[in-house]
Amino acid sequence: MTLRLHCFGESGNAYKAALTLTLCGLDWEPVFVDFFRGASRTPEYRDFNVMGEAPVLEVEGRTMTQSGVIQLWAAEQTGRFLTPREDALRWVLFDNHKVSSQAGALRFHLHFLPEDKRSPEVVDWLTARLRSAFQVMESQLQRTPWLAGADPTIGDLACCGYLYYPEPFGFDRADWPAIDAWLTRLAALPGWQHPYDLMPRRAGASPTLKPT
Ligand SMILES: N[C@@H](CCC(=O)N[C@@H](CS)C(=O)NCC(=O)O)C(=O)O
Repeated sequence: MTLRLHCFGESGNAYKAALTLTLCGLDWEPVFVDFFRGASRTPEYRDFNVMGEAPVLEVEGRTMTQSGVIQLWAAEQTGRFLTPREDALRWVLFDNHKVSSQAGALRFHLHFLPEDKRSPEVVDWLTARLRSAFQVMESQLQRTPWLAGADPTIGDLACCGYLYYPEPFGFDRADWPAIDAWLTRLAALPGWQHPYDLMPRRAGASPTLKPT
């Protein structure tokens, strides 16, 4: 089975898919999406994925989009990271709505958007929303070692999507001791890799994207 993941290193959403495929022991190859040069906004890309997003997984001619769907597919294929199923999915959905959506937007705003397009109000709003999502994770991780209970699931592999990146976006591991310990546990899972080691990036200067 040939698995091709359309992704780029800076994408925490793609990282969730790449990390899950890797930890599930599936062989996959990356296809670089030149996001910062507008590759995902071309008509061809929209034909490929009507949502215009990365990641996209190609499985023998079929395409699959949304990191949570790719994660679920990989977990079901291999019988890994899906117990208990409802709790695992509950944390994937929580991530997609409350964690990665906000973390991705805030990090993008602070690092990849040209400075003259940035807004302090947007930063404050996203920061407050993200902190309340971190508080939810911190509370759960004070009770159980993994978000869904005793074992790691795709819920953990979703919620960590943006949390290993070096660009600061208001997340300091020292502020969240239970999250900090959990990130250390996750990084100790056999096969774990940092997003910038797992997925391709464009070499050179830090990219910025002009909003269209
Ligand atoms: N819910 C989606 C989010 C995917 C997403 O937003 N990906 C970003 C890159 S991190 C993207 O491709 N955005 C396209 C755009 O903003 O034009 C998922 O989890 O796959």
